[in-house]
Amino acid sequence: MNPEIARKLLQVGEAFRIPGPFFSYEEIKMGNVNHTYKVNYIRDDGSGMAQIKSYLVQRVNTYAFQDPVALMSNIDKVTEYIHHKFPETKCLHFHHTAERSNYLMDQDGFWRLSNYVPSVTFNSCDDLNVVRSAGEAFGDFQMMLSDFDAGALYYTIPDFHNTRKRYEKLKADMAADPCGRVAEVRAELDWLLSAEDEACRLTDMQEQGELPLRVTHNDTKINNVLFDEATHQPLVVIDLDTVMPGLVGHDFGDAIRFAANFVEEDCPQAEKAGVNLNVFWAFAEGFLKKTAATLTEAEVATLGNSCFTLACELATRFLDDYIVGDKYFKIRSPQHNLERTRCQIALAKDMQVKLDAMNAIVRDCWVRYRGW
Ligand code: GN1
Ligand code: MG
Repeated sequence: MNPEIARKLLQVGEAFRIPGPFFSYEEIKMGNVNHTYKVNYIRDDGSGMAQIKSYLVQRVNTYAFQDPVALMSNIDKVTEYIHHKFPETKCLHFHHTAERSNYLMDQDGFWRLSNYVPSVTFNSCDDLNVVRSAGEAFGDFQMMLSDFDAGALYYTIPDFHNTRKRYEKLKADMAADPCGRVAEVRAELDWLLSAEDEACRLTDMQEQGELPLRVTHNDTKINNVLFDEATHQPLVVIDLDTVMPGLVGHDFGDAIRFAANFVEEDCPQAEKAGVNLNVFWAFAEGFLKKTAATLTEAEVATLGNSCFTLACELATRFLDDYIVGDKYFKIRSPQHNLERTRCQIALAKDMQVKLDAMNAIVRDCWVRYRGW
């Protein structure tokens, strides 16, 4: 334990009125943007016996989320809405300070504290039952919010899934080349630029009003679903920082580019990346089982390409971050963002080869589940 971090976490716990004593913390290394800690307290269980009570503390990355107060109000609205409309659904609960605020802003950052749900998560997963359940969980999440007023939500990261704008930023930073890294990544840039129009088709359709805007999760990595440790049933969808108006393809595509890849998204051996069609099918089954009845034919027709879009979009984001000197994503080695880029590019190339199969699977699920 780092004593400075421990001291800070103790202080955060006090601000959120967590009764002590605090005795340890563990950093949870999963997210690429926020810092997350599991903090552990000892409590009397009511019969004089000691029991451990844990919470999650997060330091929100204010470089990524420039208005974290508005972000917390989005989360409040969404979780309150789900809690009232679907009381049986588990939601993360954020604690309040004495001033009734669900965050603490101080000289060390922007903090929030929620309940800790004992659970397991999966990064890559060959268990098709788990993948199908993750599809159902994200499908359910979108359906629960289908009547939620999208206008009530603040855009926590404007143009988050605007692939065109992601490309524009990449091109501008490539021209500026602030760290002198462009020469080294020429091949990656050339391929990504050659794929630009295909990758931006979803954004173009959105701009032309051809697809309905929904309230979407926008960060549907399957490790954002917590599963029961024993039964592997989904418990709760987490990470609501990017719940905003979006397209169904954003959620479907992001989930697939993460879960259906043969390897983890930052595998240094990019040549191993590619779409596992069994995993693709399992996720599509779960997701469409829940959403098919509300999806238009035009939306369904975008789902295969949306996976390619999201893989390219992430590749542009990782590469752009590498070019500007690793400012956004947490890195664990100097080439981490470049390895992530190469892995997403290899995945996107395999998606081009498998696009017809992916579209056929999606359409088959939609026809079976749409109910007409
Ligand atoms: C970030 O921090 P995390 O792991 O929840 C990013 C996602 C990316 C993902 C790639 C707000 O998510 O968009 O897909 O990394 N979140 C934000 O691993 O930028
Ligand atoms: Mg996230």
